[in-house]
This record gives sequence, C-alpha cells and structure tokens, in this order.
Amino acid sequence: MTYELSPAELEHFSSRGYVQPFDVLDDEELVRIRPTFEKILSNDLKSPIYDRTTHRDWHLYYKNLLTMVYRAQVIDRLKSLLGENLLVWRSSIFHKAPGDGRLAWHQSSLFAGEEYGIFKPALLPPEEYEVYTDLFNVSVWIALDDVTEANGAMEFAPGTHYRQFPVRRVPFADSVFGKVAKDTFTRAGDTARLAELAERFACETIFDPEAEGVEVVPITMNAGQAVIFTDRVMHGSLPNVTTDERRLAINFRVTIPQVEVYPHRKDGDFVDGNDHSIEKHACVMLNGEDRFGKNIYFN
Ligand SMILES: O=C(O)CCC(=O)C(=O)O
Repeated sequence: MTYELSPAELEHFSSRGYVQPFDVLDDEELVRIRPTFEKILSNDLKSPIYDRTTHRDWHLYYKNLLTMVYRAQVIDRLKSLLGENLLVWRSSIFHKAPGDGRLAWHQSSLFAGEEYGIFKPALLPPEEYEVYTDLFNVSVWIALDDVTEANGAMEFAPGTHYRQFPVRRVPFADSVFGKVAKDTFTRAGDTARLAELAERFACETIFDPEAEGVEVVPITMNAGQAVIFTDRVMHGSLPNVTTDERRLAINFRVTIPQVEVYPHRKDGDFVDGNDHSIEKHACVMLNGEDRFGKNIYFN
C-alpha cells in the first residue's frame, strides 16, 4: 500500500498550498499517545530540553511522539512533496484551551528560512534554490482532539504561498504570536517570560483576505487526522471562545538534508531567534539518508 500523492493531489498542493486532511492515528493509538500530552500540559510545558516554558520540540524528550510521523501515511505523502530524504527539525504543540483567542494570519516563514516574527534564519536553503518557488519545508499538523470551527480550526488562504505579504514591526505583545504567548504563558504561570517578551518587537503580517479577494478555508478534522501544508501558505486559527472543549494539536516541521538547520550554530551561536538555547537540539532522520553533512542528528 502506498500513500504517495496522486497527480490531482499534487496539483491541489501546488495550487492551494496544502494536502487535504487524511487519517493517521486510530482510536487505540490516540488513547496510547494522549497521556504523553497530558504529562506535558500538566507540567506547564516546562521543557528539560530548553530549560524553559515552551511548546517546542517535545519529541526530543518524549520520543514516542515521533511514532505519530514515522508511518507510511505521512512519509509517503512527504516523499511526494520533498523527495526521498526527510528530516524533522521542529515540533510544536498547539493547545487552544476554552477562552483562547484567534491566531491571526501569518506565513510561518518569510520564505528564506526566517521564522515568522523574527529575522534570524532557522533554515538555510542551498544558494541555488529559488526562494519563492523551491519547496524545502512543510508542516504536518496532527489533531489530538476533534477540530471544529467553534473550537479553533486552522484556516488557510489557498494560493497565497507564492508571495511574501508585507510585514510591519509591532510590540511583541500586540503581534500574532504575542497574543498566543499571553494565553500560553499565563496558563503556565510563567509571568517572567511574559515580562521579558513585553520588551520585544516582532513583525506582523499585513493581510486581509477580503481585500485580497482570497478564499478562506476552515480545516475541520477528526482527532487522529493530519493535514500537510507549506509554511508559506497564509494561515491562522479561529478562536475557541464558545465551547468548553480544548483543541490540542502537534505539528512537525520537515525539511531535507540540503538545508542547514540553525546555520548560526557553526559560528558558535547556540541561541536561536526565539531565545531558545539549541545546545541540545538535533534533527531526526525520518526517511532516507543525509549525504550533505550539514546537520546534527539524534538518530
Ligand atoms: O494550531 C494552531 O492554532 C496554529 C498552527 C500553526 O500556525 C502552524 O502549525 O504553523
């Protein structure tokens, strides 16, 4: 059985920026994996990898999280998009609790590997890559709960992934991730981090789908389903203010060995653009092999 993308699915990804939701974990697997997430949330996201409150890279600590992507349903689809050799360089837990707000429109990268909101590239693609067209990073977002429009479904603006929308500099607290950080760090009781972030600035995308005449598609999903999208497609998520259900998800960001992850590491700089010390960070080979030797691996 292969799950490689059909020509129609490839055309859908190419024109719209995402692969439609598909089944990954069955009910029994969800029952087995959920306790790991409960542990992470009940410890207020205090990460032993980064020694701080963070939603990032829990797969480097709880390795069973990797079983969510080490499977043909995910790998075959990724191979269709990025080729044979694949590595996971980041995961992020997205916990939208009742009362949490909208995550406003953004492109997760500013095309050349800079993470959204900051200007220190986390990924360095090869020089010959055409920044706006060569794909080198995609996200696999997996739902742990049923996802509805009411509890905070993601929204995509299909076709927005071939250009970078303008950004403006705003105080971090007013930025897209500033608002999510407020929900997250308040819940985790990390007021020190919130105070630190209050001193910062971030960039905010200027994007109005109506003014652009762009369609908006809410992505409703069953628990255990996944959606794959390019970090460049304009996306965000709806608020969860009318339900008493949490909406929990994890995304895995996947790139290829030609790309250098945290290129500043080779200059002895072990702090990424988001203040995380990357000393304990390593990539995880998901499929194939690395013949380029630019990255450090965990496996
Ligand atoms: O889960 C969410 O609310 C947003 C997820 C997101 O922006 C992403 O995975 O890049």
